[in-house]
Amino acid sequence: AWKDNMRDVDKDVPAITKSFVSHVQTSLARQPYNLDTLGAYQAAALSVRDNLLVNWNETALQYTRRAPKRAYYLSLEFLMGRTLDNALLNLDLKQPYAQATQKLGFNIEDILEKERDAALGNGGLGRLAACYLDSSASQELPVWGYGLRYKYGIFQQLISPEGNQLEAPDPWLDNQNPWELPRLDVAYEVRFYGNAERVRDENGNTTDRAQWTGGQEVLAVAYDVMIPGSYTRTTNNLRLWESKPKRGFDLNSFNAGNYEGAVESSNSAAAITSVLYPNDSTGFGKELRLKQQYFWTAASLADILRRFKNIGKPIQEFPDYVAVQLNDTHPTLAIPELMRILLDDEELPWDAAWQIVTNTFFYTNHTVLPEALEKWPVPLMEHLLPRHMQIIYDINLFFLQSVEKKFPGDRDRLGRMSLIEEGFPKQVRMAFLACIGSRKVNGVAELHSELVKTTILKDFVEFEGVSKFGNVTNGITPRRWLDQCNPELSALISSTLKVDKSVWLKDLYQLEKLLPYAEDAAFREKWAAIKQRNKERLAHHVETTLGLTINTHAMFDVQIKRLHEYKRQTLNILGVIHRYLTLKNMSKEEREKVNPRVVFFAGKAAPAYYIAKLTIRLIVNVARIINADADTKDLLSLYFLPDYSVSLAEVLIPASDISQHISTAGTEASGTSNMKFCLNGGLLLGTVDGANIEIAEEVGESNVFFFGHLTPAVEDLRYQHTYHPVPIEEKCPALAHVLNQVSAGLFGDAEVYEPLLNTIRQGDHYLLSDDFDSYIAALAMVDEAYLDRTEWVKKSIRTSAKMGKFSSDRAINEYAESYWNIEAQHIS
Ligand code: 26V
Repeated sequence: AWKDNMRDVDKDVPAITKSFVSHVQTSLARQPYNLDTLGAYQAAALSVRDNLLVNWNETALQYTRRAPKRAYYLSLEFLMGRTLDNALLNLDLKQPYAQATQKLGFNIEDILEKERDAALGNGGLGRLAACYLDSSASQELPVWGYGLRYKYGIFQQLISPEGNQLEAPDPWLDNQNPWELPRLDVAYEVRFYGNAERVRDENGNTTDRAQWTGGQEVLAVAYDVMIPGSYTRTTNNLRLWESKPKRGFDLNSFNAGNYEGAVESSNSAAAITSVLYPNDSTGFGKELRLKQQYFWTAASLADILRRFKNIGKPIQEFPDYVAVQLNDTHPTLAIPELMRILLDDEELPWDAAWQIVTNTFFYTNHTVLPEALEKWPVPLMEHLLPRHMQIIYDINLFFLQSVEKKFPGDRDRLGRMSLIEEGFPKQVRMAFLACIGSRKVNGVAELHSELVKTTILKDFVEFEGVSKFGNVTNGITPRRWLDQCNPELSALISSTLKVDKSVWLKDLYQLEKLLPYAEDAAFREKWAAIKQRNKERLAHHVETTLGLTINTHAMFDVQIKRLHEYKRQTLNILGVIHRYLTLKNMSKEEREKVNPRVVFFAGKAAPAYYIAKLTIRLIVNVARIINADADTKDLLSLYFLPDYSVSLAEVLIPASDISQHISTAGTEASGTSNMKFCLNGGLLLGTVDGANIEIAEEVGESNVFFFGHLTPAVEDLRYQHTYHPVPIEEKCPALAHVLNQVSAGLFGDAEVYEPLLNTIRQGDHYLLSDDFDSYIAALAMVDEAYLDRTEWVKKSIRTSAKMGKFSSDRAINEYAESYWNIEAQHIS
C-alpha cells in the first residue's frame, strides 16, 4: 500500500524501460544498442534516482511543514558501500528493474557489480553510521546525517609479491556519482586562524563574549545523498560538505605578483576535504585533521541553526527541535562552536547558552583504548581556533569550580578531570569535553558501557551521577546484511515463516519463529544447501578476481576486520601455523580424520602501523608456504583477500561457517561483523568481549565457542607480564614452538618478523601467551562440532533465529526514544 502513493514513481516494466532508455539517450548521450554494462549501470542508477527524488522531496516537504523535533547524526565516516541494489530492494523495485534491463540485454547482477563502493570510512564506526541511516529512514524517523565528501575514501590496498601492504588512492568519484546532488546554493563560510578579542563591558571589564576576525575563510558546499527507507516513502538525507576556496584565488596576492601564493591558498581550501584519515585510533595532532573536524561541525551547525530559525521559535527552544548525536569525539568542536554562536552572535548569557548546549548534544564513545582517545595540542587549537580555545578554557573554569564545590580541596581530582591535560604541550581532552557538554553519554555494548563508567569516565560518573551514562548496543541493518547479501536465505525465511520479508525485515525478532525448524530435517537440508551455494559464490568470486581455486568442501573460517594488535589477527595466524605443524607431524591415517579448513583473512592496516603491516606480511607468506604443501593443502589452506570492503564483506559473510572475534577481553567495544556472521548462520568463535557477550546471551552459550581470560583478569595479567615475566617457553610451550619456527625462517624472511614476534615475547600487552592454549582448545572444539553436521546446522539455525536484538532498527529506536525524544513521521 505504501507504494500506491508513489504516483510519480516508475513501478512497472514499461515505465522503467522508458526511463532507462531516456537516460541512456539524454543523460549519457549514448545509444541503447551499443551500451556497455557500465553505461547500463549509470542509466539504471539515474532512473532509480529519479524515483528516490520523488520520495526525498516529499519527505523534506513534510518535515518542513510539520516541524517535528529532528535528530542529526554527526559522523566523520559513513561507510556506505554500494547503493543501487540497496535502493532497489528498499523500494521493492528489484524485480521490475531486473526484467526491464533483461529485455535490453543486461543481467541485473552484472549491472550491480559495476558500481564502486562509497568507502568514506575506516571500519566499524563508519559502517555503524551507514546502518543507522538505513534504520532511521526505515523506521520513518526524521534523522539526517552530516559528514564530509572526501575526494579520496579509504585507500585501496594492494599486496606486493613479498606480502607488504601498499596503499593506492581511491578516486571513487572518477566515474561520476549518480547518488549525490550538488547543492551549490547551500554554502557556508568557515573561518580558521585569526584573532579573538574579548568584548568589554561599559566598565572596561572583559565579558563572556568575543569577536573573532581575520584568518582564512573557506566555503563549505553541500552535496546531498538520498537515504531510502525500506518499504516506506521516507527518504532521508545525508549531507556531505565539500571545501572550496571562498574566491577562486586571492586577488591581493595575485596583484602583488604572487601568483603561486594565490593559487596555494585556493589549494589549501580544497585540501580540507581531500582525504579520509586512514588511521583509526592514532594520528591526532595533524592540523589538517583538526581543520576537517571544525570545517564540518561549523558548516553542519550553521545549517541546523538556519533550519531551526525557519520555524520561528525563540532560541531557548532549540533543544526541543534539535538533537545532535556525536559519533565519537570527532565532532566535539560542535560544543564550543554552538557556545560561540549563542554567546557571540545570539548574545545570550553564559548560563543560558550552556543550558541549550548541554540539552542538545549526545555523545557515543566507541573505544576505551587510551591511545585512541583524542587529545589536541593547546598551541595548535589556539592557533587554528583562537575563539574556541577561549571558550574551552571558560568551560573548564566553570566546570572545575563546580567540581571543587562538590569535592572541596581534592586537588588530584581536579587535575584528573581538567579538560586540559598538563604536559609539553598541554592537550585538550576531547572525550571529557564531549562528556560534560552532552545530555547523555553512551557506550556501544553492555560490557563496553560499564568500562566507560569504571575507567575513562569514572570521575565524571561520581560527579554527574550515573544516570547520565547509558548503553545502546550496536546493531546492523538486516536489509543489507541479510536480504541483500544472502537473497536465498532471505527467501527461505519468508517462505518458511509465511511472512513477507517487508514485515520480518523490519521486525527481526520474528526470526525466532525459525527455532522449531532446527528440528526439521528437510529445512536443515535447505539451510545447509544455501550455505554451500554461498561458499561456491565466494569461491567463484576469488577464482575470477584472484585466480585462486578454493576447496568449497572445507569449513570456511573467516576473520575480516581492520588490522589491529588488540583484535589479535596474530593469534589467528599463529594458530594456523600451529595447526600446520600439527598436521605435518601426523600419519596419513591420522590426517584422514581431520576436518578440512580454509582460513580467510581480509582487512586494512593503517599505513603507518608497522606491526599491523608485518602481520599481513606474515599471513601472506604463511599462505604461500602452506597452500603449496602437498601433504597438507587439502586439509588446510589460507587466503589473504586484498582490499577488504563492504562489497567484499557481502560475499564473505554469507559463506562463513565460523568467524573469529578474538580481541583481548575488554578491548573491542562492540564489534558489528560478529552480528552479521551470526545473522547469516555462521557460528562465532570469540573471546568474552564486546557484543560477543550479548550474542551468546541471545543464542545460548552452547551455540558459541568462547575462550580466553575475562576482562577483570586482564589488568593483573599485564601487571605480571611487566613485573614478573615468565619466559614464554615455560609459560606456553606450544606458542613458543610456533614463534621459534617463524624465527627459524619456515616462512622465509627469518629476521623480518622479529619485531612482531617480540611484541609477544616481551611485554605481550594483548595477552596472546595467556590465551593461546585455550584458543587452540576452542579451535579443536569447533572441529569436533563440525564433524556432527546435523548438530552444526541446528546451531547455525538457532544462531540466526536469535539475532533479532541486533537489528539496527532496535538500536536506532533506543536512541530515538531514550535520548533524542523524536517521533516517527509517516509520509503518505
Ligand atoms: C579514531 C581515529 C583517530 C585518528 C584519525 C582517524 C580515526 C578514525 C576513527 C577513530 C575511532 C576509533 C574507534 C572505533 O572505530 N571504534 C569501533 O566502533 C565500532 C562501532 O561502535 C565498534 O563496533 C568497534 O568495536 C570499535 O572498535
